[in-house]
Amino acid sequence: MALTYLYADAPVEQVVSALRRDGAVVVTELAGPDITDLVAAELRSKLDQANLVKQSAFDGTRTRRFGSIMRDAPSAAELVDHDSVVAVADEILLPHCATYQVGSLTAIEILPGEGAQGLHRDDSLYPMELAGMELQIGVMWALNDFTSENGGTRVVPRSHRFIRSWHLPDVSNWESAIMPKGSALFYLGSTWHGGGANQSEGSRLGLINTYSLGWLRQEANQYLETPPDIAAKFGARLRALLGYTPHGSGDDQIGVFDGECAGWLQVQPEQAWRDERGQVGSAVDAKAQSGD
Ligand SMILES: O=C(O)CCC(=O)C(=O)O
Repeated sequence: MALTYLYADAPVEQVVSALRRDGAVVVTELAGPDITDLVAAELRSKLDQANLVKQSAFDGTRTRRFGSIMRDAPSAAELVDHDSVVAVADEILLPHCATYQVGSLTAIEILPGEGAQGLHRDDSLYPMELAGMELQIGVMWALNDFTSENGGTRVVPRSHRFIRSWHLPDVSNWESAIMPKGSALFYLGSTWHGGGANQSEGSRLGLINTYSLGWLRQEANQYLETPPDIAAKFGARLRALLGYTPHGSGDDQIGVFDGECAGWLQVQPEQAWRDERGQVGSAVDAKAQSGD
């Protein structure tokens, strides 16, 4: 089963439909070269620090990674909070939560000579599996061209249909996401995927952002990665995505905070989500207010 490639102007419904059907979809050139080059340049000085290769079976021995994206590459706000990403995440996640959040933000540079990462599903972090409920989605942004030679992400289309993590699909059917700079690979938390081997002479640079249901613990601690003084520089929707908002309404909120910064930094769901989400957010809040 081949991975579907859509162009940036594809309607959100088409992207969501391919994502639901195949567990993954590539949207080519979703971001322009100006923003991808800017983000790549901001990431560069941190990436060139010697200690970013983690040396583990999962993280590889020739792969640089780090998660302090909003601190070191503030222009990445445009990708993390991209309207199309939010529109797709709304469809997949909002049926199961009032608000969702960033799970992790990670720059990944696969250097020449790195082997293929083991195929895995990201949602195995959470010890629960409920049929039909995706716990998270991932978006891999290509910050340079992804090829099958330089480590383009390997994806197993339709592998998300194996509901339990111990039901192994035939992962030999993986495909490389071959996509030009600025493209985004969307994949469900239950879809098998992994970094590719880099047999080229250049590095492969991606920014992988995950979004998870708002009542789950975030994979990477975003309050430490993006502390209040940094978060304050970003808009309300991005602050909410980073976790600076409670989940739910009324007496059913989690993640509440009464501290001093609540008034200026914490985002009320109705501001950040209802306004920007139109009907979906309003329906969720209206239902909560009516007490049904
Ligand atoms: O680098 C990639 O293409 C994928 C990385 C990945 O899936 C991971 O580190 O969990």
